[in-house]
Amino acid sequence: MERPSYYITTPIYYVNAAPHLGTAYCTVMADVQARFRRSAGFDVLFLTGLDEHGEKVAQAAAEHGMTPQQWCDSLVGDFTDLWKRLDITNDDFIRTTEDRQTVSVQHLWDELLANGSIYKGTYDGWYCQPEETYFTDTQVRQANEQKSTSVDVNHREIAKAAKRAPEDAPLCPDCGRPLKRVQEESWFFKLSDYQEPLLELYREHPHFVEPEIRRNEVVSFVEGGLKDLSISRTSFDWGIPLPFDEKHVTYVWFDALINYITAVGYGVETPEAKAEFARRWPAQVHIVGKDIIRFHCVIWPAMLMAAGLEVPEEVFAHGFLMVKDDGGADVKMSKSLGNAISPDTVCELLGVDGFRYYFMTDVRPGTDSSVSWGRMEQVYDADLANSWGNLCSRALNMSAKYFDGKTPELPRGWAEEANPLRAIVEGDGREGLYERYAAAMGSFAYDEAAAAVMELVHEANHYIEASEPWTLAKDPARAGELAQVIGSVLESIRVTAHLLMPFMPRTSTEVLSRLSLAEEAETTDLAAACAWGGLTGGAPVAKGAPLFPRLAQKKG
Ligand code: ME8
Repeated sequence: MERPSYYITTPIYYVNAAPHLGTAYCTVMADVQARFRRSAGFDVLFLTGLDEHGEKVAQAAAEHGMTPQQWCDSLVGDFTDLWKRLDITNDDFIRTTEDRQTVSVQHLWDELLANGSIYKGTYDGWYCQPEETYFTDTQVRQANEQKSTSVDVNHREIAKAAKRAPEDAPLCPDCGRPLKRVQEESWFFKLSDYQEPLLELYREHPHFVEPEIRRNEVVSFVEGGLKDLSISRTSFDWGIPLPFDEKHVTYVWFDALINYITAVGYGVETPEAKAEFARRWPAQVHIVGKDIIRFHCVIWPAMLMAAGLEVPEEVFAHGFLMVKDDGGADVKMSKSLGNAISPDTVCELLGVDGFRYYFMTDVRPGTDSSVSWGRMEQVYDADLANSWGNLCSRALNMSAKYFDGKTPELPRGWAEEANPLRAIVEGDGREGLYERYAAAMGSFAYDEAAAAVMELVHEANHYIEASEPWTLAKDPARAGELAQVIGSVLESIRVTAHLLMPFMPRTSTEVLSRLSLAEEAETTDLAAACAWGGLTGGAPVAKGAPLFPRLAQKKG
């Protein structure tokens, strides 16, 4: 049977600086979902990449004395190497300077020209270069009347220091940084035609924008009315030229969004490319930060509708990682604000798996979260070192001690015997652990999924205490009971390793291989792999080194 396609994407990141914690956060979130879906039998295509055009990238290049292309080439490795270090399993990596993107963007231009979705005019309004976003006079006036001053001062200082903005420039309604006045000939996309079709989309497909708070934001934005969108620039040339008007280059967002269809063959007229497009499009989910939902939930579906293409099934918008500014207020961590923390710094403390586990399970995707070293250490100690790591080390040690370094020879019918661990895995009156976990994972409630798994880990630690294997081991008449206890704990460890695999692939692979079950790590039937009773008796068990060394030891 053909496996269902699951196409998942991250934003393509600007190449204006090296990647930071926020960028990594989004990419790991997508990786966790991609890994989960692969193990649940989907044919996954996981795409990430770089947004290399636009004024912001051109400016960063100029500041470093390079051409834009040289600048992008010099930074690509910072992204791809980081993704390798963080065990990201993207299947494709797209750069908007690749030929395939030019082919696809120009194809869309031709389609939109042919069907009357675009026209030529003059743009006269405001532009936020750090956000690469246009604003009308009204939007700017309203936002500047309402804005609180503390954030503005912060951004204005940064902008002044960078000598980018005149003293009296109005501030960006989104990020608070100074705007530029832009007046130039431009091609426009008839976005104003899509107010009703978009509202209908949000009504008919309530999961198109997740979580709900973002859907409400998008709906009220669209209800407020849509203006046609300027989609080409003439005042600089770092972009994809229009096929029919070479003086113009494509507005960076109009270019960037198209990457999602480029990667699955849009614009290529071969039968193979068409088949791939039909199989992969529409995407199941675009994961984005909440800063870019208007582009993904308003402009992008309108562009697709204009081109006669289907819209993606879902856009999931996560929240921001925040850091404290000098005044103690939480501000977004960002490349352009220069307050970014490197993911490697966190990995040095927690290890790659600890990093992935902490950010995916302690921060609810969808909400903002202040980055706190104290909290990272707390979660690492409580969940990983003291619970999951400790459980593995106790159970593996007892297998070494009582069963000669093997899993116990399991008594007949051991898996049918009632015990609190089997009850958690099988549900015992409520949904089974896999079902609860899969429902939470599928809706990006990673914190809930991990909490469900941690119940099993905690219960297994209690079960060891309560059944006292060290006492059972002293009485040869109770050998069957001892085998039952250690077997059930090892079985819980096996199931836990599977369920934590998307978050901590290194540790889970290691645990399965210590149980002589390395081949299970590649399962594509997670539900079956998590069914109680999969452990085989008499298999060699390796004690190994502690999975999560204590932080104090590591730091020392
Ligand atoms: O917007 N916390 O690129 P970008 C959490 N090129 N996530 C964060 C974050 C933070 N503090 N800072 C950034 C662009 N992100 C466009 C995208 S897509 C067709 C084009 C993450 O480099 C978050 O996912 O500014 C955000 O949406 C993304 O990085 C923006 O990356």
